[in-house]
Amino acid sequence: MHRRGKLCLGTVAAAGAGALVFGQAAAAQPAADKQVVHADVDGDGSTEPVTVRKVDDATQVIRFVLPRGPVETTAPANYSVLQPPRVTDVNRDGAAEIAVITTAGANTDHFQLFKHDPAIGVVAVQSGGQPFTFHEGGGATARLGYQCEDPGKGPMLRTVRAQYDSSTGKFDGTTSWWVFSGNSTGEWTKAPFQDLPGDDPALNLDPGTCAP
Ligand SMILES: [Ca+2]
Ligand SMILES: [Ca+2]
Repeated sequence: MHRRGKLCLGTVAAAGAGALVFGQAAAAQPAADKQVVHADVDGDGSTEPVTVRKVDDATQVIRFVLPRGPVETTAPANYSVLQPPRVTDVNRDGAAEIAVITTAGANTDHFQLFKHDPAIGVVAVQSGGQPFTFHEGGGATARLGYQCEDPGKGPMLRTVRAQYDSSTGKFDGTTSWWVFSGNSTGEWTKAPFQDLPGDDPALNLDPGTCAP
């Protein structure tokens, strides 16, 4: 689990709402910074090295070292400390998707998913023509998270985003289920909720469920 303990009360209204506090030390960090994991990105039964390397203050390179040679793509890198990418298989097809942090706020990490496409190389999973982005964290005033599950309609990624309501002491928000097809994903359905206590399982999703 990667979760920051710093609280930023009152500033994180919602992920992506402009309340992010970017790593202020980014400019002073060495440009070269790399993480390596092993994942079966092509689904052939054996793992390949997967590297994520921060190449400048705002850019990272995601590289899959396949037997026929490396393939790579670039992605935003709005963080000060490069975290290991997470190996997932969100659609349970045996080929791994790699969840990479693209932005680390004070309380919330933003992830994108990268997968192997034989005709292209490394692609960011898309949603509505944009890289699909999901979140984890939230601090004291919000909850954001994800897990993988099959609600009887095939494998899906479930996401949650909720806000703390200080008048009730509970959380209000929405859970969405995402279905993957090819290089894209779409929202299969979503369900609003209200007045959930902070320890409700629906607010505390388990990202470990997405492991291959
Ligand atoms: Ca492989
Ligand atoms: Ca997969």
